[in-house]
Amino acid sequence: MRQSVIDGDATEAAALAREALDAGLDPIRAIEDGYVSGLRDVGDRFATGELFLPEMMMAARAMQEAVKVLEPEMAHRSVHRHVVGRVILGTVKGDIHEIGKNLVATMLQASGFEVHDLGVDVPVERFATEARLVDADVVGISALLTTTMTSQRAVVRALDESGLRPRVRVMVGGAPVTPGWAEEIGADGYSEDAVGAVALARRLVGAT
Ligand code: B1M
Repeated sequence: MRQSVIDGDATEAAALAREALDAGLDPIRAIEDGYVSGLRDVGDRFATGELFLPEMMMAARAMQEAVKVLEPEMAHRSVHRHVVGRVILGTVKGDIHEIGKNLVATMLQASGFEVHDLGVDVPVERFATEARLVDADVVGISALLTTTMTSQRAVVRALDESGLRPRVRVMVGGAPVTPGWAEEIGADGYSEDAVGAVALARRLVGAT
């Protein structure tokens, strides 16, 4: 799985995902231990100039094809009857990284949350506007670049200024984000992965 992402081979990545399901493997483990580790490797090699943008794009596509195969099983594993809470989710303005955010969305949905995914490159004000519109309990802000994570602070401020907080809770995540950053910008919580994001969201809405 890891190698299929490094090779940017979407066909192989999807085939291996189907094999994993047939073998009864936990889809989250396949993603985290397999595909994501390949993507991290590609990212590291991009940083050192060994690989270039086209390779990173192909790796991302391979990962996305595999996730497409695994997603239904992820959703199927935990079916909830009632809505645990409403979440607004998006990647900040200037940032088009979506793979991690999409995993967080899938896991939240599978765990009973109603998720309103605003997508990528989301303007600061839109988080507050949409949160008001759907009467959200949680706003989740993803950022993958050190240059865009500062927008997380701006979104928190906009939510403060719109009077939605403290009722609406804020969680942040993304590769460069740390618990210290979350605290500094006044977010209510940080999670380093999609499984942790579910536990955090449950805590934020007071679900046991
Ligand atoms: Co980009 N990229 N990229 N990239 N990319 C990184 C982030 C980078 C670290 C690579 C590197 O140099 N080592 C680097 C950022 C450096 C920095 O800022 N310090 C980088 C760069 C520089 C860039 C460009 C600027 C490159 C360029 O154009 N020269 C450009 C920027 C484009 C833009 O956004 N404006 C760019 C573009 C791209 C692609 C389009 C090619 C592609 C994205 C495709 C897509 O998403 N559709 C891409 C990719 C794939 C990566 C890497 C390789 C992988 C990201 C990923 O999907 N990881 C990445 C390297 C890396 O992260 N090591 C890199 C897998 C995913 C499952 O993990 O996203 O971390 P992650 O999500 C996790 C957790 O973070 C957490 O849960 C998720 C699941 O476990 N999480 C949350 C995420 N959001 C959360 C929200 C939460 C809670 C948890 O609550 C709300």
